[in-house]
Amino acid sequence: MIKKFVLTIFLVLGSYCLVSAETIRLSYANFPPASTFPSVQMERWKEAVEERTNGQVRVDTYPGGSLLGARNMFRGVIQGQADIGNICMSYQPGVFPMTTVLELPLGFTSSKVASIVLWELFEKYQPQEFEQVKVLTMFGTAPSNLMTKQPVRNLAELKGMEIRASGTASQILDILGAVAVDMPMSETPEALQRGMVKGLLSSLEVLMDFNFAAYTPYQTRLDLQVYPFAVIMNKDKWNSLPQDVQNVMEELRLEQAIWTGEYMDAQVEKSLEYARDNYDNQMFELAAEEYAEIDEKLEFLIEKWKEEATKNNLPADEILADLFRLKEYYEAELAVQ
Ligand code: DTR
Repeated sequence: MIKKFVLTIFLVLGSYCLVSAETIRLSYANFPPASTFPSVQMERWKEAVEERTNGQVRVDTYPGGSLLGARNMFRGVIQGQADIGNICMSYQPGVFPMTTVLELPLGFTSSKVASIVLWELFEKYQPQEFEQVKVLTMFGTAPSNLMTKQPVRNLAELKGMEIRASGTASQILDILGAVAVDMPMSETPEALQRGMVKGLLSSLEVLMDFNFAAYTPYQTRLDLQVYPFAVIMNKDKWNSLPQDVQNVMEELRLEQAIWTGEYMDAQVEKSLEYARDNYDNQMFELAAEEYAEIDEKLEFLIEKWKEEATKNNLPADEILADLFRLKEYYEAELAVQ
């Protein structure tokens, strides 16, 4: 009897230790709400990792800034306040001299192509800016367009208007005559509601995902820069993971970038439909001369980026040449799909 009891205790405890020793729990912080694309891709990654490691890894997700916010995400992951975090490189100007090449007005037309190009550039150049963390994936948004409370049918109507953006997008707004107000996306709903800003410059899926369609019923087609993102992991945590788990995560890196790009492109389309059907939103196009004027005014940003990149010991010309080559290649490939 006693023997049986001891054996039972041993088996129960033994199996408990086995499970808890084998289950790796990772915290994953994200700054915007669960309904938005950075958090949707986070849930997809969590599911893929949990499934492909056969439950060996469990990922606890924290959307909406509940663990780390946009402004302290990078530092928070480096310091280990979260194991994994999602950052937008545009929110910390000067910190990511290489990957912010995506913020230049280079004519990306989709999030999918921007995401693949960003990932391939990162893989090739392994820039120092990410030295302190392990990068799990990267993606770029769809191109940025103007969403405003009042119509912007020409550049004169944009003059002096307070518009929220971040990073190079803020510089672009200033160059075009608006007054840029720099803040992360997660602070934008309040700024719009309080009237601190009269609109924003971003990819258009936010019309639906944040319901900005209700506040900014006018859109102006500009198809400007994209915003680059990275999902990063604390380096010590990464080094502590077993090889098979690392392999699952490494195999997911490009796949996750593509998944996110495709998801976002589809979401932009849905969002425009949503804004039209529910809020009668209107999309304006500028006159052809104004588009040409914008291109001309923004051209110097490329030279400016090159100067900064060179100061940071980056091969600026080579990076840009690779970017254009990859962009052209993947755009052609996407067109035949
Ligand atoms: N366009 C960038 C990044 C961005 C686009 N959609 C979302 C949704 C949630 C958070 C960030 C973003 C921006 O304007 O910040």
